Amino acid sequence: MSIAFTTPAELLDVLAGARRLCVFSGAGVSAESGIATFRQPDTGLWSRFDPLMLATLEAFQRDPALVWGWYEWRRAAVLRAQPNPAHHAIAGLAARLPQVCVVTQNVDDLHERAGARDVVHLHGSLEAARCSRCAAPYAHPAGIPAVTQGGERMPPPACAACGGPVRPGVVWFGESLPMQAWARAEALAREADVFLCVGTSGLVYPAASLPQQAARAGAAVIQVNPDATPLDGCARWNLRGPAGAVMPALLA
Ligand code: BV8
Ligand code: ZN
Repeated sequence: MSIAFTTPAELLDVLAGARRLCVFSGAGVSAESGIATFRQPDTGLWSRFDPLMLATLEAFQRDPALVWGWYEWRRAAVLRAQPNPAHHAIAGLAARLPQVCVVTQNVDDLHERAGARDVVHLHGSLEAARCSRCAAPYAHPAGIPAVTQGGERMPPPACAACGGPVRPGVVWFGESLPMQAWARAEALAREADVFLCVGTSGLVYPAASLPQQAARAGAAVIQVNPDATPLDGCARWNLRGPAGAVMPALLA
């Protein structure tokens, strides 16, 4: 069922009665915090930047300074941003329901900064840089990096343990998802009675298989997105609107 944005009473009942809620989030949740999404025409990062030149291991090996500078530019934007009403509403669900977990594809920390306590990062984190050679963790210096635009080169720091180039702590295309995070996400999808997809295009796998896994295991799937996505078919409710408006209404 697709509806214009008014919250149906039956949906509110299902949500209020949820015992295990899994929130599955994508870049659309952070859009209203001013963080660019990836695939939206004109505003999405991939409309201006080529993912093959920036978001693969081969790209990092070819031009480490270009890739490191691009991720530092994105990290600076996240450090300047604040969680929006969607992040706050998602964190607020935990106060009302017995179990709420957030499985996010986002590499920012805005769910955590809004107070969400159980967050699984499927695609890593901008703050979790590590050595590309020996995997030793790297702690970014405090403060906002001085990169003012994407495309600015900045050589990656050298690992304190082995001297290798430090890489961003995100999962690039062609790389496996962190094993523990993926195992937990699949278990949460299978066990959820309500599975809430918010602000994701549902195009990147294996993450995009989670709503289908949840629906197959019997969860009521709810989707919040202003636009149609490939996940529409497995959602019992498609709430077409911006997460910053729709999510607080679900708590009303
Ligand atoms: C892997 C981190 C095994 C880095 C990201 C062909 C067919 C099928 C699959 C493949 C294929 N070719 C390759 C693959 C596999 C590939 C894949 O799925 N590719 C797709 C794109 C074709 N996947 C992988 O490579 C994965 N690994 O498969 O490992 C393997 C191993 C070796 C060899 C082969 C396979 C790893 C994928 C991880 C990629 N990393 N990010 C970084 O951030 O730079 S991907 C990137 O997409 C994002 O970071 C994000 O995590 C992910 C999902 O995007 P979304 O969050 O959904 O964002 P998007 O812009 O797409 O959509 C935004 C949505 O928000 C829109 O729907 C919009 O309408 C909505 N919106 C906007 N405003 C609002 C809103 N919603 C609500 N409110 C608003 N206000
Ligand atoms: Zn090292």
